Amino acid sequence: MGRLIVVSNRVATPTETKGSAGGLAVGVFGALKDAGGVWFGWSGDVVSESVANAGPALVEEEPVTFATVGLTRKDYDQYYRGFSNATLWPVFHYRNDLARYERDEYAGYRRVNAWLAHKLVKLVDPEDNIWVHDYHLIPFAEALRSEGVANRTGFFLHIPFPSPQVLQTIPPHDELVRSLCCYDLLGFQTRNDQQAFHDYVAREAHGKVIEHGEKAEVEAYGRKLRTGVYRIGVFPDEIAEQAARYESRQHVLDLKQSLEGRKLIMSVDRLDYSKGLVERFHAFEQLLEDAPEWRGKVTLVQIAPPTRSDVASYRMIREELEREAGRINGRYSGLDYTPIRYLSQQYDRWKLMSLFRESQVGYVTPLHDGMNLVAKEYVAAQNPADPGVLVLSVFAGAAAELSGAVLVNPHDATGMAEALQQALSMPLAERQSRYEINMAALRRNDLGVWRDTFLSDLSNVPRLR
Ligand code: GDG
Repeated sequence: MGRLIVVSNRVATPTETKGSAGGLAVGVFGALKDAGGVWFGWSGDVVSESVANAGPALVEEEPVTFATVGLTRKDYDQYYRGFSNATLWPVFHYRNDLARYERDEYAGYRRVNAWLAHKLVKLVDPEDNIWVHDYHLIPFAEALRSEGVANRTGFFLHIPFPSPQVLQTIPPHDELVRSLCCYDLLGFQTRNDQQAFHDYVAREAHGKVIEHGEKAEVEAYGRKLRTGVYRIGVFPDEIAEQAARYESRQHVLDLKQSLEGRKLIMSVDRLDYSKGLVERFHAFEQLLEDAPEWRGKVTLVQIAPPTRSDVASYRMIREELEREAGRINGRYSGLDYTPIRYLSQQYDRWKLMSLFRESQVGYVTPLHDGMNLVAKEYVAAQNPADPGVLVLSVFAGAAAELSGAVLVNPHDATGMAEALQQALSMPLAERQSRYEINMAALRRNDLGVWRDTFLSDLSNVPRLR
């Protein structure tokens, strides 16, 4: 049997795969350890052209090789900051208003994909299976094919796939879908995403789609491929165990003391406009407005480490959030009460899990989200004897699985305020039964199931030659 080659924009460091960075890195590394192989991608460094061309740098952790390359400033600007994060990310999250399209950036995106593929070729053996991750690497398989690589190659899209009309706002939409069809297997987070891809293939590319439940065979642009739905998960029992282990640490005791008996609503997100942070703050304000009995009785802790801060739309969302937190706090604070504690910094993963366990409500309300692992982590971290309630946006992929959550529309501030009240006052028996429903869903479909199903489907794809 061949090895596994994982390709992703960023490669976890060997230390991160040992647990500190959390779920995904650990899950993917597990598959690499089982099969042996290579994890290939960008190191995260911006370097000179000669250093970039000298790569990849190899770090061996038997049986896995970490292979990373640096990017030049121009590549970083066009491929990463430009087309990936200022075109694809906003459009795939239905934020065409925040997207821009620059031909040069798109050309850079394709050029970097081709260059990365060229760098990988030397590390690939003929029997290896290749698993490529996410929107940065849509043209990667096409580039590999033109280097003569015929290995089975699968792609998993971590973010939503937009409906054809929205995708068509990106001028080279047809080329992008054509590139996707160079993979042998395409994995989506939800049925909706898979369906949107099929719609494009059938209606715009005049291809053929034959569905068998959540799997499908697709014929388009002269190629045959398969698609499937693979819902990414977490390892719930490991999170539960860690959250319990950390629950009596100093940071939790300090928080508890500072709350002085108030109820706690917890939110954790990368600082990103897709996560609905401003709408969430407004709905919390609405709660304080509509239900004065909660003033002084409930605190929202929002942890939002900044990301992609050199992309203009990310600077804007940060400023808006700071302004809104300040305004709402100005309106409802007392000498000993601050309704919103907004922490724009990164926290240790296990600290987060223990804070989830300490809270009465998990408030996860993205405007669009491929899956949303925070929602799953929140559930897994709860104390079964006294669980908190998950308030979850219907636009998170996780909403299709977590039927024990209180579901909300993040565009409806009044509805969200009502959902918060319902969650804050929910009796223990109902909280427990909702928790059990959600936990059963997490265990049925954990991170291992996601990974193993994708890889088993990939290895069943007929080889090109
Ligand atoms: C993409 C898709 C899809 C957050 N703040 C801190 C921290 N985190 C961790 C969370 C969670 C992860 O980051 C975020 O994962 P999400 O799934 O919520 O969101 P994205 O980053 O947008 O991920 C998403 C995912 O890919 C996987 O396929 O679910 O839809 O957008 O694990 O806990 N971790 C630490 N400190 C923080 O301050 N340590």
